[in-house]
Amino acid sequence: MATPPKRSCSGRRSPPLEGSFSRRLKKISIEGNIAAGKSTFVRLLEAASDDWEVIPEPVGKWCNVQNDSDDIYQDLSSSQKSGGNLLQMLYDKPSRWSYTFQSYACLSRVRSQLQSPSVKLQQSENPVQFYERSVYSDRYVFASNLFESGNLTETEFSVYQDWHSWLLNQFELEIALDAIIYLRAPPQRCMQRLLHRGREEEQDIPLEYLEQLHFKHESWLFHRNLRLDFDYLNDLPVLVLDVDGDFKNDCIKQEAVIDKVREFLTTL
Ligand code: UDP
Ligand code: DCM
Ligand code: MG
Repeated sequence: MATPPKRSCSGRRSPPLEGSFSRRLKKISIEGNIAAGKSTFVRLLEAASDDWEVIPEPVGKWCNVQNDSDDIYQDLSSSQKSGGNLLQMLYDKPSRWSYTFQSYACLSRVRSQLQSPSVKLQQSENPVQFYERSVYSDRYVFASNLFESGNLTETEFSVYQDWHSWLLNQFELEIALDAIIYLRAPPQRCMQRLLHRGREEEQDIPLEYLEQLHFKHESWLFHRNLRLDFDYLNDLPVLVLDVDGDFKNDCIKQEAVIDKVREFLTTL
């Protein structure tokens, strides 16, 4: 895929964005291993500037899949309504649920990233949307790793890649990134934070899995030697932030890191 042109006033599926706004708007993905500190980090960003808005990862949806668009569904009791905890199913039986999980993770991410920016953001001088992860980590970190570990079959991964490429071509103007911020932490630190966070579904994740994901992130965003099918990604600016040390409870570190982000934004 060639470098996407700077977004114009396409407004194909969501209400059209005002032309000068879509040209001013920067979209930046925050990437990093499980429990590296992405959600903590984006909360800091959101509080740091009125010009900055966050689109969190829709992990709540993955833990409680619902079908609330179906008419027949209105008559079901609340226990019948629950489509299940896909994150739990993924970790309990990855060979059965990886394809379903990755399809839904990517679909729900695209849907949430396509929502119109708030009025406040639309009125701002230098608007920035920070995405918690992207459709690229879905594919090049998670799906790819599940394929390599035998949890996606060749057919499943081929089907996934086919619709993923098609979907991104359809929505390229709306969700293409301007830059990435990589929160870099050793797998052992992520494991410590994962256990501390205590998300029930993740408690049996072995360190080896975090090491595999770390390796993928490193190759993609640190060494930058991962083969990507979307050409523009190869030249995308990446800010690497070392988050091994605690930043959640350290105001000085938080200020330093926000300064780095501000400086990075001036280069885009
Ligand atoms: N955390 C921490 N210090 C930090 C960053 C994160 O103690 O500097 C904790 C955070 O409170 C949470 C866990 O680490 O309990 C995972 O963080 P988060 O949910 O932000 O990680 P994500 O999975 O979104 O990357
Ligand atoms: N996850 C996944 N595949 C993806 C995206 C996320 O398996 N494409 C999983 C990893 C975590 C959870 O979803 O268990 C949410 O990620 P985090 O805790 O890093 O926010
Ligand atoms: Mg998170």
